[in-house]
Amino acid sequence: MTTFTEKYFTMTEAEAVDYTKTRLSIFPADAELTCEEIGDGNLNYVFRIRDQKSGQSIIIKQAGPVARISDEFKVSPDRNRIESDILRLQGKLAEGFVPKVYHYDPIMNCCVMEDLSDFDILRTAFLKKRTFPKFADHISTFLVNTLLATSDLVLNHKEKKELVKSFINPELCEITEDLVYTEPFYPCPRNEVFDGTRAFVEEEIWNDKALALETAKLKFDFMTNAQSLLHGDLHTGSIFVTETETKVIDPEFAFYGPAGYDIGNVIANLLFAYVNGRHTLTNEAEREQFCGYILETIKQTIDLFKEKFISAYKREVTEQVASYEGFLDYYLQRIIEDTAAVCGLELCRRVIGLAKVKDVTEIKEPGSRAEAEIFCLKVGKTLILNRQQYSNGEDFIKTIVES
Ligand code: SR1
Ligand code: MG
Repeated sequence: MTTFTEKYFTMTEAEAVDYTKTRLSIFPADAELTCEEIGDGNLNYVFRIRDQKSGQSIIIKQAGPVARISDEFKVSPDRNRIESDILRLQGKLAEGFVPKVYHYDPIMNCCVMEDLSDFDILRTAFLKKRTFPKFADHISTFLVNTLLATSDLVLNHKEKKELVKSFINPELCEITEDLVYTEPFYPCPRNEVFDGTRAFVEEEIWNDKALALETAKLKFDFMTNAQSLLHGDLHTGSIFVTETETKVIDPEFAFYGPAGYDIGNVIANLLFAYVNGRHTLTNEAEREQFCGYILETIKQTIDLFKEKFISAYKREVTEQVASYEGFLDYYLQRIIEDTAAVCGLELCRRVIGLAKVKDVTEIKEPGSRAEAEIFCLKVGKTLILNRQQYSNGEDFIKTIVES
């Protein structure tokens, strides 16, 4: 029998079953365990262990020493500690919005958690044009609860600095600094530009010095503004949904950064669902219904975030100077500006850079795909350059429908 207490190695499916039998006391002794590796993300291995007798199942998520997407990315398996710790913390701050963590193993760099097999990944559900009327309400609560309560507005500043320390995540931050803030904005060899989009990218993105300067400012803000404990990679592939529930998974990119980073990622990924709907639904009524739902969800996510942030601020803030007249407006406006900018960066990087999204790559007709990509780039550029002009959901919608 394999031992799991001395040395780290990446597990096979059979070893994940052995691990469950010998290291966890979750299933009964006579359980008939089977395992399937179901990970489809860029970084980790995800094993679903099921007892065929009872139907009960768990997830073991193991961090490998390099990213699955490419072994160019050497990423410390310690990210699994970060993920387990933040899931536990978010479970307290936003109860019911993240999977339960049962166990963390610092030798095998794996985390054992609740299996959300009744849920669907939001990106996949959007590709099937399913809609989730409660999503904006749920995600805005998650965002307010996790971003406000971890900031200096609420936390004792020494406690907050301890959290900053324990969530220092240099390697995963470097991936974001490179893939989101740097590479898409110059002809980096790692970019993967679709043929039909290349001329637009060369002329309107790589040749625009004003845009480059703004991305540089934003990169420095990302690296230095330890405002809130972020999820750090809050795209629709990191969100599980049912008709009635929403759960946020995969917070391994967590670190202290600008609060608008998480919100901007949510909005950009809603926009990818929108462009997919625009370019793949041929029936006009269905297209208008789905795209209308996405636009309304974008608007509501921003406006509900603001509304809930304002009430929570009034209830929970402990920092004395935060009660000065005008400070709440100043603080919240900065978050919405950052949201606009990050939404713009995410729109550009998923089109130009290495890590793509299916919403765009699965638009099969090349002319439509180029059109969809150019739309993302135009909206993205506008949001980055004019970020100070955005203060509510309607401002975002205006840019989207006018682009
Ligand atoms: C090397 S990892 C590429 C991308 O996948 C993750 O989900 C993050 O979005 C990262 O930028
Ligand atoms: Mg991920």
